Amino acid sequence: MRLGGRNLVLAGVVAVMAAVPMAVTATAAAAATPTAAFVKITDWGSGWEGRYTVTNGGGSTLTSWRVEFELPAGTSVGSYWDALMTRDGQHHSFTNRSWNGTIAPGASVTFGFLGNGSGSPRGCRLNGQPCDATAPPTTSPPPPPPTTAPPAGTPLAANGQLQVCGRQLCNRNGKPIQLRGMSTHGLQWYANCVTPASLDVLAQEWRADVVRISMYIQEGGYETDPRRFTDLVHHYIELATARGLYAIVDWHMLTPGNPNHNLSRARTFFAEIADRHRDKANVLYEIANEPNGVNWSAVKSYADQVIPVIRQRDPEAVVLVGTPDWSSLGVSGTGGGVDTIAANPVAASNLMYVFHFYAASHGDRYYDTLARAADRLPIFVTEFGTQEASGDGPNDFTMAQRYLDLMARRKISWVNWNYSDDVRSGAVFTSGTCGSGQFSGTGRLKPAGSWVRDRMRTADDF
Ligand code: IDC
Repeated sequence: MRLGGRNLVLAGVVAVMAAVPMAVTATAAAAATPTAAFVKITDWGSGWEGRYTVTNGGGSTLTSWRVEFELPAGTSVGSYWDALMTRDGQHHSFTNRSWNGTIAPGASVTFGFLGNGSGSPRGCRLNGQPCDATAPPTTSPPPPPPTTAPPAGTPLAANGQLQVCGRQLCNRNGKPIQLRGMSTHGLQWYANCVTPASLDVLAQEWRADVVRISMYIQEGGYETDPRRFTDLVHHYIELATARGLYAIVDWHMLTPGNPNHNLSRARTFFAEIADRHRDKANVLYEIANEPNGVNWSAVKSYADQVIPVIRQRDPEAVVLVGTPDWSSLGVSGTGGGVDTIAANPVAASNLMYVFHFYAASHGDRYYDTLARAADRLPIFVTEFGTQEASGDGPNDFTMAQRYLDLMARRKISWVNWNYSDDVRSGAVFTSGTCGSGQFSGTGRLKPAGSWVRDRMRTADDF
């Protein structure tokens, strides 16, 4: 009803606006057809998570936006995402990032932030005009529901909050399911391969269920700029959520191999991730990519100190724990294998142990370990390659298929390494693909990419 009335008014406004090059100008007060709407998504008393939705209700494309508001004294903004913030006292101003400044007519973008304190934004202005310029004075629309339903027909809509039942990954109804998907390469190198467009392709063409967000800690990763990498992960979780994909947050520790080296960083990082995303049903926490050079008791001690940080904030989410010797369940070394873990398991529910393999390097001994482990422990394969353990070299599709058949029979979820255009054979795209932005179809896939795409596209058994 209200929208109908608004559109009638706008019809005239748009006609007037046709001669104005920018959709919003300072002089065109009556033409402030774009709106910015605020909602508190969660509120825990001492703070809250807020979201603005900037909607272009006008007839021409917006090319930039700025949302400004006041916060009452005693309330402040903590972290924020998908916008850049400047502040002058209690006056806060958020402008678009490079990737979300353009809003087509009828489209909208969102940005968000954490508030400390109990106050709310007031005096909102969008590009200099009142944020709700065209709203009727008396009635205001009901706020959107706190959590938006996942897009229909997606893996997330079908399965909801995951849980571990027995040794299986199960959906909200307790049905064992298998997720299949792709891991990003390191975000410090290949963030340009993880974009709204590439994730659309992954979700719709590849029909993936899950994306693993691989955030290295060393090698130029998280430790160099915790704020930037944490924000990147927030951003990718939002992109995955909007597409109905599950998101594995991969704490990609590798060198040094003792996860305790990064313990306090991990606690800081996972506290913020779990705080922000605890109301989502699609986040899985992978707390240590590949422990190496340490035994199981060191890994378990780390898990014992990280998992409570997550559980205090997100009590239900599935947690994935890396295993000794590069998550080989101990096959690759002496860190202790299935028996050691089974004798001294992590005391937490909704927990799975991680196994990684590279088919051209890891033959029967690894295959048999996975097969036996599945009888004893809940297992999630968060990384595998069809090539050698270097992520490069020739593919062994025969061996890789044996693993896939085993994982299908046992409903073991898998994620392939990696969704990038790195030069190595294990990167699915040919060099230059990510820069070109042309992710669709099969023309730019390497052999490993075509192979895994075909195997991911087959129907899910949800
Ligand atoms: C490799 C990348 C390579 C990068 C290297 C850096 O393919 O481009 O230079 O990491 O450490 C793993 C690791 C994963 C590896 C991958 C392939 O989890 O980080 O990626 N691999 O070697 N375990 C076994 C193989």
